[in-house]
Amino acid sequence: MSADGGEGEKLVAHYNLSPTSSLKIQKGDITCWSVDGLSDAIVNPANERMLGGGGADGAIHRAAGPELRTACYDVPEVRPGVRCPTGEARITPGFKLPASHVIHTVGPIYDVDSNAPASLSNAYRNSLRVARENNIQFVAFPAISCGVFGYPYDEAATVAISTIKEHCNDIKEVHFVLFSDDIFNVWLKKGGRVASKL
Ligand code: AR6
Repeated sequence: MSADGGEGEKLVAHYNLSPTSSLKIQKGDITCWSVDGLSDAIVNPANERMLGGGGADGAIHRAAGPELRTACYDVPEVRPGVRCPTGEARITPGFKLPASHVIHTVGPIYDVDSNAPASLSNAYRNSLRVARENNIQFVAFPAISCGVFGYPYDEAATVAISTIKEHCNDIKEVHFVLFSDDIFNVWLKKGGRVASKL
């Protein structure tokens, strides 16, 4: 692992997850993130309806412009009002975002989901699978379920980083772009532990 002030002024921690994949943890706004604008995607912590909302979802829709909502609307419903069930993932273009794609996923509502760790792990795993199926090399995640959906940061970081370590194959770089100091610090601590097990 190394942490430096690279990539502009941002502190970025780098970890090797496998011979072909690395993990980067940084603070920032996911709506500004891009690596090459061709084979990159940001992950949107959406809800099952997939037509926008608050938190990162709202920020992503505002930055992408109204075409994103139209593209989401066109995603077929699997049952009335549900385009993306909890733990699954769907992909759309990024429109006005710097990243070329948005992968929409739905994390668990912590107090409601009786198997929140499995649902959260599925959200990360299926987002990585959709990325791979679309030849995406660079993926950026926020802390799924850690806002409106109320997942405790420490428990979420364990699930997030261990799932990514297990399922990152064929993806060059997985990034976490984290909005607040407290979440960033929890992720850094957890990243160090997972990386040290390599
Ligand atoms: N960049 C990076 N992270 C962000 C940004 C941003 N621009 N904005 C917020 N975050 P949340 P959830 C962080 O609530 O808990 C929505 O209404 C935020 O600080 O966005 O999965 C959806 O429509 C937190 O750490 O997602 C759903 O209904 C993390 O992103 C519901 O909220 C996730 O917080 C999903 O809730």
